[in-house]
Amino acid sequence: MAVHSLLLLLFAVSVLVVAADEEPFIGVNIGTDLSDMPHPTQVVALLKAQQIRHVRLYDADQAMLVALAKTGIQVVITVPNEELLAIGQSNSTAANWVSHNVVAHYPATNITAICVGSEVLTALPNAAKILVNALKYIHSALVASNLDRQIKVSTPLSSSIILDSFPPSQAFFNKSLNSVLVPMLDFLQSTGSYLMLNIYPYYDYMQSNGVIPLDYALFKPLPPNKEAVDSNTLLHYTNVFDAMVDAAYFAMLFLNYTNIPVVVTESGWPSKGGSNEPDATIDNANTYNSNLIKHVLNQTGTPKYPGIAVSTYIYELYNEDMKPGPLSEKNWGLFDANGAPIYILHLTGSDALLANDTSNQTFCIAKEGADPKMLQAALDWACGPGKVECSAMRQGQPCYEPDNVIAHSTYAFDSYYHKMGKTPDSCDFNGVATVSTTDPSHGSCIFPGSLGRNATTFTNVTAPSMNSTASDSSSAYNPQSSELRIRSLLLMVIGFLICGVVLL
Ligand SMILES: *[C@@H]1O[C@H](CO)[C@@H](O)[C@H](O)[C@H]1NC(C)=O
Ligand SMILES: *[C@@H]1O[C@H](CO)[C@@H](O)[C@H](O)[C@H]1NC(C)=O
Ligand SMILES: *[C@@H]1O[C@H](CO)[C@@H](O)[C@H](O)[C@H]1NC(C)=O
Ligand SMILES: *[C@@H]1O[C@H](CO)[C@@H](O)[C@H](O)[C@H]1NC(C)=O
Ligand SMILES: *[C@@H]1O[C@H](CO)[C@@H](O)[C@H](O)[C@H]1NC(C)=O
Ligand SMILES: *[C@@H]1O[C@H](CO)[C@@H](O)[C@H](O)[C@H]1NC(C)=O
Ligand SMILES: *[C@@H]1O[C@H](CO)[C@@H](O)[C@H](O)[C@H]1NC(C)=O
Ligand SMILES: *[C@@H]1O[C@H](CO)[C@@H](O)[C@H](O)[C@H]1NC(C)=O
Ligand SMILES: *[C@@H]1O[C@H](CO)[C@@H](O)[C@H](O)[C@H]1NC(C)=O
Ligand SMILES: CC(=O)N[C@H]1CO[C@H](CO)[C@@H](O)[C@@H]1O
Repeated sequence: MAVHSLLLLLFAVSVLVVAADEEPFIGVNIGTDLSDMPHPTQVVALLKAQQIRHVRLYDADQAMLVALAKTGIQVVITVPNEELLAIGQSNSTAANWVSHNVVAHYPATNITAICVGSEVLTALPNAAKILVNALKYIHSALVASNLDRQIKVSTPLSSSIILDSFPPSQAFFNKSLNSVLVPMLDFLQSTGSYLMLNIYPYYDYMQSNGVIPLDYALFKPLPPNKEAVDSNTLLHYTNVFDAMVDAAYFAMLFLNYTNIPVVVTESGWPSKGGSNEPDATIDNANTYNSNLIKHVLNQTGTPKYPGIAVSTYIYELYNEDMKPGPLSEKNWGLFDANGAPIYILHLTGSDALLANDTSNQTFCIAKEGADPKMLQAALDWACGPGKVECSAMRQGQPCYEPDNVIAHSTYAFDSYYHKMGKTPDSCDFNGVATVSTTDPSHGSCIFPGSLGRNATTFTNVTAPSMNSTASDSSSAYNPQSSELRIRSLLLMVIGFLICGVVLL
């Protein structure tokens, strides 16, 4: 009886959940711990070529915010943990932060949310007591600028603060954090914001010592006797990701919060690891991220809330070669610093997000040693009758320098070639043009077809440069959390056992 009424309560509450009017989306995190971080304009070129419409930054880098202006890309910015204490202790520091990093860029740059810190409760526990103040101060600064409806305020949490995460219906937040979490959830609820959660099935799998099947972590189909069933709700779980998201919903429900949606601020899989990380492989990374994208965009929702969007930011855009820690830490990216894909995601559909197979990029350039007069004639033709958009080569525009006929005709030839769908005969120009696989882009002059590859020919651009020290993506690697996870994994074992019983 008791179990039945619990079930009824759980299902009754499910109905109350957040409105599902939002389309789910996939975004990408942009960590910048690279020895040769591409220029912001090249980052944006890659985002555009891959149809990425949502990004999260680990700071509020001014050059990135400028480059993202008027692109239609929705941007989540972050108050870095290093700045959190000051902001949580001073309303006016928070107001200055918002004025400098938000008001100065909005609406040209479509900032949609502010992450106040990054995994603060686990990464910076001594800032826990000021976290809610920091959220409130940032929010009141947005209110003062009349931007609080457009821009949400939240703080990404490590999923390790959710204990006993399987079965999800028994999950709860680490109770010693309740003094922070309760006012935080009050804040999220009253401001219409969302719970930001970082979910890493890779670590759950790694730390489970074989309890979690790899296929369950990778969203691969499982034989029915391996499916995990929550004995309280009888919901079937076919992957770790859904189980973690539902664990978060149940942990909130345990504290009586029923209408705060979850957004997954980080999830991914490393494509390479050290000898003790045998499952950090290209195949697994590709399988995880491809399945994750399909799962999120298909509006499947989770077993608890089918059809409710769980928008997710993939960790991450670039491999970050400067990241400390195990080899896998440097290999979470979808692309290398040249914008070349680490692997081609198993996604079909020519216009799909991240599905653009750009491994064979070609450009049309001026032939070496071509007669300058013929180049000039071809340039004049391209910018005239050829109807190429040549304004980028005007004085003061990004492709003015170097101001010579070779550089300018290359830009015009490449524009024409891409405009004509890269047919071989569109790269001829009476024999002075030729197809090349080297991207002629330089500095902020991005050629048509470029993904920001080969950023080697930087001229000294005037745009402010990316300050690499100001960026620090929250580390996906979190050794402290392993103990917590083992605990919830033990319960997961029980879950699997129960599952067997249920199916019998
Ligand atoms: C930002 O993006 C959202 C979603 O597409 C859109 O509704 C909103 O109008 C955009 N805001 C600005 C300032 O462009
Ligand atoms: C913080 O500043 C905002 C205006 O920016 C103001 O509305 C709010 O009352 C202040 N809060 C505190 C606690 O001082
Ligand atoms: C949640 O609500 C129930 C019913 O109103 C109440 O009994 C319980 O104490 C509440 N739990 C918390 C953590 O506030
Ligand atoms: C989306 O989900 C529906 C129903 O769950 C399924 O039939 C369909 O094949 C899925 N589509 C993709 C692209 O995965
Ligand atoms: C890319 O080029 C290689 C080698 O020329 C070729 O085998 C491959 O099919 C090409 N891929 C695409 C998508 O065109
Ligand atoms: C793929 O990227 C290239 C280079 O930016 C672009 O020209 C092309 O339109 C993209 N294709 C799709 C289907 O998005
Ligand atoms: C760029 O600027 C730096 C210092 O401002 C200068 O030393 C360097 O030579 C410049 N590089 C180029 C390629 O102009
Ligand atoms: C980058 O940040 C560091 C530390 O905040 C600062 O000392 C340095 O001046 C900054 N460099 C630039 C180019 O902004
Ligand atoms: C709960 O959080 C506290 C404070 O961060 C930590 O010391 C403790 O180890 C956590 N408890 C569990 C069971 O993980
Ligand atoms: C694709 C491409 O053009 N790659 C080149 C980028 O630049 C490096 C170094 O200059 C070359 O070695 C690559 O071939």
